[in-house]
Amino acid sequence: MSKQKRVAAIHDISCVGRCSLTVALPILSAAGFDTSVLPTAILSTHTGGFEGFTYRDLTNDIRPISNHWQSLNVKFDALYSGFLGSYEQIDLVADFFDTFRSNDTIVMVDPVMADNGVLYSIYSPEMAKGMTKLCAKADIIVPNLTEAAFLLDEDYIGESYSQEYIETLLKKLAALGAKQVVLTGVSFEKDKLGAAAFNSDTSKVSYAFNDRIDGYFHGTGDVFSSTLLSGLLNDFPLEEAIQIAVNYTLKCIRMTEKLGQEERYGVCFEKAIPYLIQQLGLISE
Ligand code: PXL
Repeated sequence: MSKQKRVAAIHDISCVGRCSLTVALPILSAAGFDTSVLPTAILSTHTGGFEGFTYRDLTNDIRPISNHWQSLNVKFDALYSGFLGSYEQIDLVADFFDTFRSNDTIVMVDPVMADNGVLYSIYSPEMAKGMTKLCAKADIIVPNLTEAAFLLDEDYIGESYSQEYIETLLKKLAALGAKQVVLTGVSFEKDKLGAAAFNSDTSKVSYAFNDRIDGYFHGTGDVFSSTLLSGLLNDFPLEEAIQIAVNYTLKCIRMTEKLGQEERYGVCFEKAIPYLIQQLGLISE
């Protein structure tokens, strides 16, 4: 049996409302990986739907934590960043990547900063400029359509666009530096939703879709990215890993509806974990 892979997950802890680390950690663990966490901030709730959240920025902890791990010679098979606690963390996380990456490490950047055409309330537009630098250091980036527009300093186009627009966008995003780009929230038919991808190694564009469920389901971007990384680390090709991530995200949304869960609490991904590990081929059907 091959050695267990280790992931460094760099996201905030939103104490209530499943997203970021409270999603990434259990998904990556269920997928079989030793998951180390580098928290970027601690919030009483996420920022999208609860009033009056607390916010502890952990910028000053990143370097000491990283230095300690370096002194212990900790090795990682994947470095995965998401929601950052401050603009300064962009350079700190870039340095972290330089310190801990080796030839076969997967570096995934989810440039979490915006959705539905707007930046998250705690960020300023300079965050988007800075995030392009971090994306340049990644092997794979996973923006949604809003984040893609901010990264490229373009207007957000909304919900109606052509396949040609998406493919041009993918290539412009790849020109920022990452070899693989996965664009989320893509839809060409009103009842289908999924992701588009560009793989610079093969110059291939691919798509993965499944049913669209109406509504805004918080934290699904983190579910998607964590699942995508779980697929890649389990040696699925990019295109298959994307389809697994689309399918699992939908399953989580369906579970949330079935259980009547309020959307701002995030999706009920826990109850769909058996489905995930079966999709990843970790248990037989
Ligand atoms: O799921 C993205 C996310 C992560 N972390 C925090 C957030 C959000 C989205 O709103 O507020 C703190």
